Order: sequence, then structure tokens, then C-alpha cells
Amino acid sequence: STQEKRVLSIQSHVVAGYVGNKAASFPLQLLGWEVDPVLTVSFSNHTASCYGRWGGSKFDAAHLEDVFSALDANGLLRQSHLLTGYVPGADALKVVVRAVDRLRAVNPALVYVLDPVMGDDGRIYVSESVIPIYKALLPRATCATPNYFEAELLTDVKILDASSLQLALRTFHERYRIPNIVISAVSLPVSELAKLGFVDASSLVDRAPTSRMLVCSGSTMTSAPGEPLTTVSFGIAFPELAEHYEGVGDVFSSLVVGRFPSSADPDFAAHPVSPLAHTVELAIASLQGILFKTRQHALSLAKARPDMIVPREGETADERVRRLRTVELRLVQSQNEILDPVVKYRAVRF
Ligand code: PXL
Repeated sequence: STQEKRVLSIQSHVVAGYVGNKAASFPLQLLGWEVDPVLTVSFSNHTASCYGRWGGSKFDAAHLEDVFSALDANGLLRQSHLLTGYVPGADALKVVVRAVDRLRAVNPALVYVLDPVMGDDGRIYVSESVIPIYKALLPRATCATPNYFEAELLTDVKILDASSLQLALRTFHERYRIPNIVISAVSLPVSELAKLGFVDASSLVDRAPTSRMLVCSGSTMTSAPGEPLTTVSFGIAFPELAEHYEGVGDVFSSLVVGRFPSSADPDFAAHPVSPLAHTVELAIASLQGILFKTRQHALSLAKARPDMIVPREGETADERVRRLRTVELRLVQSQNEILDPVVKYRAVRF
């Protein structure tokens, strides 16, 4: 029998810091989930350039195959939910495809949240040969959570404005028959937000006025297979932070799994936009809380550790900023924000 509220999470491991399974496990466990982590790599730290280097290895396809076949033989592939993230090689990702099919065979009601982790802001950090395999995986997923760059790679739609964002959401449903899609964040000028139905976009900016906002958007297919496509889609707009932290997307996809619509919970059916919109409002609210805590910590570190902000000899301005980027997400310190998020940014139906 299937085990409820148990998630198989196929992602990276890092010793120091919070990306991949290190970022996903704690929020999920705090929300009451059993987490079965499968590690795709075991590294010292994340691979973004701010650390200079990383140590450790990727696990190859044979290793993953061995892990999955032992789990299967022992009756341990009975999870209710599946989350996949950073899988940097094509052969390893092909093994994941077979694991998905095996999990679905055991549990036809499997909820699979696919985070097609490939890169960010124009930079790919996995082998490009994973792209066609993600395209083959998407029709097997219940929901995908690409960032805007990954959404562009998978839809061939360049997301520049309100209409291209809506086209990208629709293309996911049309091309991959995926029932739910969440594009985690697209940076749009405030003028584009009005076109998406945000009443007074400037009123959403609660910090220094800016001409750009981030929009997290989602869409659920409401038509039956074979019928003309109908969807309910939405966006949530929030101010963009100046700085960048690694692992934000991994925490986000873990919260989408952890808060995924459940027919047992009446709050989802009662949401004015859609069950998925309720999920994403809660996930964004938790992340905003985590980012606030992380930002406070970064600022106090910069004060207490002037070496992090005082220029070193021969160092460029970019290198100096990168030293601050080694600040990791404050997950352990953000338990209230994860458990009891305060929803400030609401979903608007497109
Ligand atoms: O956050 C994505 C991610 C996951 N896993 C590893 C990474 C990164 C991003 O840099 O390095 C190992």
C-alpha cells in the first residue's frame, strides 16, 4: 500500500549550505512529511561561482540504478509524492525516468513535482543533453516548477512581457499535457503587471520604488484529455531583491510539494482562484519570510565581518560582491515562516 505524506526526493547533497536535498528536506520534515532523499551528487558546497571551487562527486547512472532497484526489491518505492531536482547528467536522468514509471506503477495516484533544474539567468549548470530528457519526463509529471530561464528552454518562448508569459504557461499544457505548471519568477516591468490584471501594481511595492517586480505564475488544466484546452492561470507579484541566494528554487519546489493541493483540505477548494494558487501563495509567503531572515543575517554579517565588504587588494567590485553571496539561506532559523507563513502577496487570476 502507498504511504501517505511520504516523498521521494531526488536531488543533490551539499555538506555546507542549503541547495538540493539539503534545502528541501528540512522544510518538508517540518511540515510533517517523511522524506526519502536520493542523492544525485555529494559536493562540499554549491557550484555557483561565489565559493571559488567545490569538491566531491556525481553519482553515476549505475549507482542510481542500484539504489532504485534495491528500494524496489524491498518494497520501499511506495511514496505518495515524488520531487526531482538537480540531476546534472543525461544518463542519470534516464534512470530517474524509469524510477518515475516504477513509482507510478506501484501508485497510480503518485503526485510528481518536477523541478527541471538546469540553470538560471542564461547560465546552464547541467549537461545540455538533459534538455530532451526533461522534455520526455514532463508529460509524466503532475506539476513542474521551472524558473523563467528553464521555462524558456522547455517551451522555446522568450518570456519578455505579459503575453509571452501567458503563452509559455499555455505551451507547457499544450506540448507536454502537464496538468499544473508554476513558473517560479519572471522579472517584469510594472507596466506589464497592469496588463496581467494587477489593479495598481505600484501599490504592491512596499520597499524602495522600482520599475520591475517578480511575478510567480501558475496554471492548471481544467479540460479533460482530448477536449479543447481550458486552463485557470494566475500570478503573484512581489518586489525583487537586489541580492541573490542559492537554493531559493529548491526550497520553493519543496514547499510546492509540501503544500500541494489536497482534496482532504477544504481550504484548497475554497480558494477564490484555484487550489494551486493557494499552494503557491503559501510557498511564496514562506520564502519571503526565509529571505527576510537571510537578508537580516547577511546585513549583520557584513557589519560584524568588515572583511566581507572591505575591498581586498587587487579585487574587483564583482569579486567583492561574490564574497557576500556565500551567505546561505537561514532555514533552521525560519521555522515559524515555514510552518505559519503570513500571506501578503495574493494570486491574481489572469
Ligand atoms: O540550487 C540548484 C543547485 C542544486 N544543487 C547543486 C547546485 C545548485 C546551484 O548552484 O550547485 C549542487
